[in-house]
Amino acid sequence: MSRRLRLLFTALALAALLWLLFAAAERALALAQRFLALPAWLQWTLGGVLAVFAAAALTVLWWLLRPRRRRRPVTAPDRGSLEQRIGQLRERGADTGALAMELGELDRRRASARIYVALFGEISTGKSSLIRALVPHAQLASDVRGGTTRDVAHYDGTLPDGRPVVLADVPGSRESGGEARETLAREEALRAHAVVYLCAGDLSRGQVDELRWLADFGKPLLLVLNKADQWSSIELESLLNRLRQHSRGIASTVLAISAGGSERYQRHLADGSTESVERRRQPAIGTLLQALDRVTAVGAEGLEGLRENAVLAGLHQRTGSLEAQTRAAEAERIVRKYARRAIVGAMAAVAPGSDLVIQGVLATGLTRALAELYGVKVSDVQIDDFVQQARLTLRTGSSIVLAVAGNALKAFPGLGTLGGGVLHAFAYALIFDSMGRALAASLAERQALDQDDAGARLKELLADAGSSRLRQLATLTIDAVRERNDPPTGP
Ligand SMILES: Nc1nc2c(ncn2[C@@H]2O[C@H](COP(=O)(O)OP(=O)(O)OP(=O)(O)O)[C@@H](O)[C@H]2O)c(=O)[nH]1
Ligand SMILES: [Mg+2]
Repeated sequence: MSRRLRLLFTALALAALLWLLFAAAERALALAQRFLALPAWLQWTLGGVLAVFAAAALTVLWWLLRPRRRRRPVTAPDRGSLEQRIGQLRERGADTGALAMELGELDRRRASARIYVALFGEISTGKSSLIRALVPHAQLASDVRGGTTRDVAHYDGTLPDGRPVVLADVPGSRESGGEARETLAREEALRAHAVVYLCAGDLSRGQVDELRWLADFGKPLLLVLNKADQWSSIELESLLNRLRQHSRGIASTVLAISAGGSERYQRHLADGSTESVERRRQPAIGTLLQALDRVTAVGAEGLEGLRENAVLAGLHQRTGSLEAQTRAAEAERIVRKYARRAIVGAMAAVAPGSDLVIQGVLATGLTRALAELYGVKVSDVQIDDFVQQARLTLRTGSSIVLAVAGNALKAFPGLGTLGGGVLHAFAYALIFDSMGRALAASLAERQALDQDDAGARLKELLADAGSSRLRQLATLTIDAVRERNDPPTGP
């Protein structure tokens, strides 16, 4: 667009705006005149209504723009109830070793009365270099391979005021494929009294999320910009300002350091050859030491409550996922058991329609067993309703089920050799497997028998002809039918 045209448009827009303003002013004046001409009682009523509207609008505006309050630390369940849940898991055969060890470590650290500080941050932000600077004589553990920390290691250091401190070097977070190591790092951060979060530049979205996660536990959190030597003082100041903005209400302190680290360079020798030399950069970590002194001034005992809360919150989450895993495995066993019974029932049905009776009883049993596993109370009426609804779904979807079963018969030749009735039996295996999986997933997510949700999942699963699932069901059918035709003889 040419400059003239743009000017013309701007002038037109301005004229339109002016005209609108005049019109609005004129309208306002007319309204004011009419308002003044009203009787006094109507003036007061209208004025009152307008005032209420204005107050409501101001309240909404304030609510939208109000400064956000600091979030309260994550609350953890009490230790007794956690121990009870872990005990129940152990009784159900789950591997609870790691959870028990975490509780043991919680007690061990409390008894040691020492201050624990964990370094945390993305890979290569300089955590191990900072350990070297804080504990110059530390022998960095042999698990540091190729410069990347693979495991958690502890070092004994001293704070400027002479108090001993245990520093934890942890693997860097957000490394692709390093999820297991990141979990190690996060668990160690929870076990510490204070966390130093290292970064080497402005924070990415992921880093801010990580910081928030740490801050939610309410422990002292220091956001430390490392490699300060790489920036000019003006750049450093603006970086620190940005970090302060990003971490407002999250980090206790924001500061910059140089952990040092080392660099390689080529040295030219007198004979014309070159050699590669490693040189340590001079660390500058005074501000961090002072900040550590300050945030840990209340001592290990003073920070123990928050530390314990963080460890228990982490344990709560880990116990929860082990519970879900154990339950899912148990649900799978139940579903298999009922699918197998359904196969046998289908083969055994002699009178027409008698299979429906058998399968109805089995469907009720499956629903009850799964509801009990997920601790969901269901009435007989609810179960009947669900089974009824599943039947309807199956009636309308029977052609899909038969098509999937027919394809399976072709894909798994072992099935075909079993003779007549096997298509029917396999179809029931598919139905019960789908119904069980749909119910288990719905119960786990909703903690209730939600017919609509379970029904929708059932429809989806009935049409899911995933080959590994069908192979499993084919094997199940072959085994069940063979066993029925040829029962194993006792010893
Ligand atoms: N310029 C500069 N480089 C540094 C500084 N601190 C560390 N480095 C360099 O940063 C790189 C990574 O340092 P590490 O200490 O191994 O980093 P890390 O966070 O332990 O890395 P991971 O264990 O992989 O997570 C090394 O090349 C260090 O020399 C610093 O203060 N300034
Ligand atoms: Mg490291």
